[in-house]
Amino acid sequence: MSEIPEDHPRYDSLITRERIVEGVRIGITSPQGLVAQGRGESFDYLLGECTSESASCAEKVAVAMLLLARRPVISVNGNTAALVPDGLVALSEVTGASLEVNLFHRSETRVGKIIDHLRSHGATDVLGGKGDARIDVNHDRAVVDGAGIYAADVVLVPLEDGDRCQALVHMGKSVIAIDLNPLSRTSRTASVTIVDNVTRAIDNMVELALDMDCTDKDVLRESIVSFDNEDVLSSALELIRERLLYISGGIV
Ligand code: PTJ
Repeated sequence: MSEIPEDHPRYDSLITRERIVEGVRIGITSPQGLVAQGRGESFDYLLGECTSESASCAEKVAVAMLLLARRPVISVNGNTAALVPDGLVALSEVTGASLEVNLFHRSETRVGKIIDHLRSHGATDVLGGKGDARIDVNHDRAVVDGAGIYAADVVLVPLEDGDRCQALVHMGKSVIAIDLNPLSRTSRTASVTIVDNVTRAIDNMVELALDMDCTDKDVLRESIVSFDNEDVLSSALELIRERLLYISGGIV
């Protein structure tokens, strides 16, 4: 990785880029993952590069869903494996959710490398290698494990594509998306959308899960029932509008 001075004003953003580039170098991230990261970065810039109040609220509800789920699964792709391997393993441990590798640009080699990568970060059991079931989409993300995403009641899908999000919702699953683009099909289709950088969201969710583990189950259920995903997306768009107005001195 390139040397990034810690006092560089854009240190966090540059380190994130380095991690993605390193992911491509070691064969866990697809080259297309670089483009996806660039799109995410631009939205993060517009959102102020911090967790908003509404994202924080969505993270809380998402954790409640994972804690109450019978068969929760965290779907892992090449970008999240490169950016937040420790966080994914920790979130799986504190919520009891399984980790499953599921790729848009699928190759058996990359699935195997990501499973090994997660194991090297402490994961004991990682699904995704069997690929013995299919969901109703017309590309490689259809391939899932029968005992994992296929049978799950709640699926966390960081950096998802809209098709699969829609297919999972049609199967009756609750889908939690992490996506910095509040306009994406994924964001608009998911049951709960966390408009935050996966690098912040996963860490926040680990902290929340540790705090909420002893919370009364009825209280957790109530937080889910009163959640409105439309509100979260509107808040994110409003935040972008306010920041554009502020930055442009009210000209926009
Ligand atoms: O590893 P694979 O083969 O499964 O491929 C993974 C990618 C991400 C390349 C693939 O799923 C893809 O092409 O995704 P999209 O359609 O580009 O969608 C990615 C979404 O995630 C976009 O809406 C981005 O704004 C958003 N995004 C990118 N980086 C981040 C992010 N959201 C949160 N945190 C990020 N760091």
